[in-house]
Order: sequence, then structure tokens, then C-alpha cells
Amino acid sequence: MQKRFSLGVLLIILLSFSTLSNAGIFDKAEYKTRRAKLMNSITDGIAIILGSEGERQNSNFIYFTGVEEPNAILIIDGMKKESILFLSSKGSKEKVAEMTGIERVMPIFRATRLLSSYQAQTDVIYIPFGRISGRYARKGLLNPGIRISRELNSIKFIREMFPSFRFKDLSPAIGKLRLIKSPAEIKIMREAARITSLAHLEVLRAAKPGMYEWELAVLFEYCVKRLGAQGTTGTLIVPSGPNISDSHYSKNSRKMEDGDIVMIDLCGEYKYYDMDISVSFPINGKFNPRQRRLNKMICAVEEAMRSVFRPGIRSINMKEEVQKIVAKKGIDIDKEGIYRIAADHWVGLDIHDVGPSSRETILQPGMVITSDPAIRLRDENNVVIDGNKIENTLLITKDGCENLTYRVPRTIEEIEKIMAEKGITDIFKELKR
Ligand SMILES: [Mn+2]
Repeated sequence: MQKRFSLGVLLIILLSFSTLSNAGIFDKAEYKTRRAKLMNSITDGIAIILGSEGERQNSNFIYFTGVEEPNAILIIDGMKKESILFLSSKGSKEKVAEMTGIERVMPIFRATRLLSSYQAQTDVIYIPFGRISGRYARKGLLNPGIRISRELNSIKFIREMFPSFRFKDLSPAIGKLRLIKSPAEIKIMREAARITSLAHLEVLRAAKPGMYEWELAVLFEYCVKRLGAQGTTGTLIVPSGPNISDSHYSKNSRKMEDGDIVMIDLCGEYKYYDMDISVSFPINGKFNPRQRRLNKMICAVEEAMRSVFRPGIRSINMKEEVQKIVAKKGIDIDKEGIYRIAADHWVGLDIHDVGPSSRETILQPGMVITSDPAIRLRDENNVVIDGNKIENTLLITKDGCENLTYRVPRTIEEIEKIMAEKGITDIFKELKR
């Protein structure tokens, strides 16, 4: 007994060592390049990037350092072209320096003193202001007690200590960098796509009438983690039947009935990179005539969109081209009410990744976007009675696009075939559970 216990302890120690010696997600050269590019847009000052407090590492922080430990601060000096990393832990500075390529690694309590010394060199501090626009700003106006972003809080704090500093928003510069994925990032995103797609396949194999929506959400989370992902990201959206009228539905509490269409929108995260996929399928595994018609239209539109996405275009202008292609198949996008014929959002370290407008930006190789046309049918009382939505995540290549999520079944035949395959619920049934 004693021996088994110490073996267990040894195993835990070995495992934690292997995590500590983790060389980071990318080679240090990748992080160095990212920081060097940022330095070029902040030549008149310094940038401050705050790490998270212990939840998932902040996307900007992971982008520039690869460091996962909480309560860390990164300063990028655009004048002297150097970076300084402040850590809360007493871990090995050499190891962190080796992993990140940052030579100046210091304990966190020295950050204030360093900031003070910068007063003699510049009055400009760049900090990503964070999202305070739209819905959030309106909420804040009604409820001034609402928690503002850590970045805005730190601005208040620095301002009180060192009134000479002016603050500029770092978000646009970071957004521009994160917009174009490097070959190393693309490699990771392909793996994120593989894992997220395989989890979707497992959900399709398991889906049966009589199950609750949450069962599919939980199964998806299990599968992505089992396949090596960090987990899911965004909300787990599993609307069935009447719930498809809400594109952000995530209560997932309804029992799915024979005849229902289900429109899942489930995203996985692997090494901090996200992947966005939606599939629409009949819970009973067989499309009825109305569902067949909607599937065929959305498949045709999504396929046409993929044939149009390419460098040099703005997705806001692509509808006409898509319309022409699908018109040959007898589909009228406007008459049918098919919507979202554009790059809905960027995908990267965040599921709705940072950067300028995904619809109005001229597409370039290395950008990753979603293609997610949808349709909702309404009855005479304007109640949604059926629908279909396909969401793929695409990489813009030098002459078109690559569908990262190509493994997900899309046509009626493909979806029905996968749904007929044995899934975990079939196994439970065999075992009479
Ligand atoms: Mn999406």
C-alpha cells in the first residue's frame, strides 16, 4: 500500500515536471517575430499587456509570450525594441527566457518602478482598451457599477500614480497582426479543425429522438477534450425544433422529438486556437422533404461562397457572385430569404477573433473566417417552423480558400450515413442502460 502511494506521488511529480518543461506552443522565434512587428507600430512609447488572473490565459498575452501562468505582465518597449516580462511566480527565469525569447524576466513587484522610470523617456503608453463598445457600453451607461475591463482599470491606476502618461489603444495594432495567421498557427488550426470536426461526427452518431439538447452539448465537450483539445469555447448552442428561432440559444433544456431539425453550433479550442462549426440535421436521422429542400439550398450557397472567397475581395461584395452561381441551380437567395452571405467573423485565438470588420476588409492569404449562410422558414404567423445553417471555418489561401472543417458531413447523403453509424447511445442501448 505504502509503495503504491509513493509511486502515485512520483508519477504526479514527473507529470508536473513535464508540464513545466513544456517548450511553449510555438518556437521562441515565432513570439520574437510577433513582438518585433508590434514594436514597429509603437515607436513612440511602450505597450503594456496584462495576463489573466488565473482563468484561461488572455489571448493577447498568449500571442506575444506563450506564457500560461497567471498574473503576469508584459511590457514591449517600442523605443528601445525590447520586451520585459514580469512574473508572479518564483519559477526559473532562465527557462521562461528560453521559452519566450525575452531576456529581461523580473518579479512582478518591480513593474511599478520600471513604469516610473519610463516617465523620463516617453509619455505614451499603449494598452488594448478592450471591448467597451455596443451592447457593453449601453449596459455600463445604465449601470455604472458594471465591472470594466482589467485594462481600463489599470489605466485608471497608472494615471493616478504617474499623471504624465497618455494612453493610446493598442487593439488595432494587435488586431492587424493576429489577422494574418503564420504557417505555424495554421498548422495548429488544422489540428483544432480535425478535433472539432471529429467531435461533431460523434454528436451526429449519438443523436436520437428522446434525448435532451444538453446531452449533445456535453457529449461534444467530452469528445473534444478526449481528442486533445483544451475544451469548448463560446456558448454551446444546441437548439432543436422551435428553439432554432434563437441563433444564440444555449439553454439546451428541451427534449428533442421525432421530426425536429437540430441546428448545433459548437466550437472547440486546441492550444488556444478556436474552431467554429455548425451542422443542421434531423434528430431522427432522415431528412423530410422540407428539410431536404433547405439542406440542398444552403449546401449550394455555402459551396458557392467557398468558390468565391479569395484574396482581393471584400466579402460584403460577394453576394452578387454567389447569387449568379446558385441561380444556375434555380435558387434565388433573396426570394428564399437566405442570409449571411459574407465572412461572418474572423477565427483565431478568440472564436470571434479581433481585427477590423470581417465583411469590409480586403481578404488576404492567412486570414481565417467563417462561412455560415442560413435560412429560417416561417409560417403565416411569422413563427419559425424550420431552418438550416452550415458553418465552416475557412483559411484564405493565395488563390482561393481552404475549408479547414472539410471532415464535417454536409449533404443529405453524408449526414444520413454518419447518423446511421453506431454512436455512444447505440452502445448504451445494446448494454440496456
Ligand atoms: Mn460563428
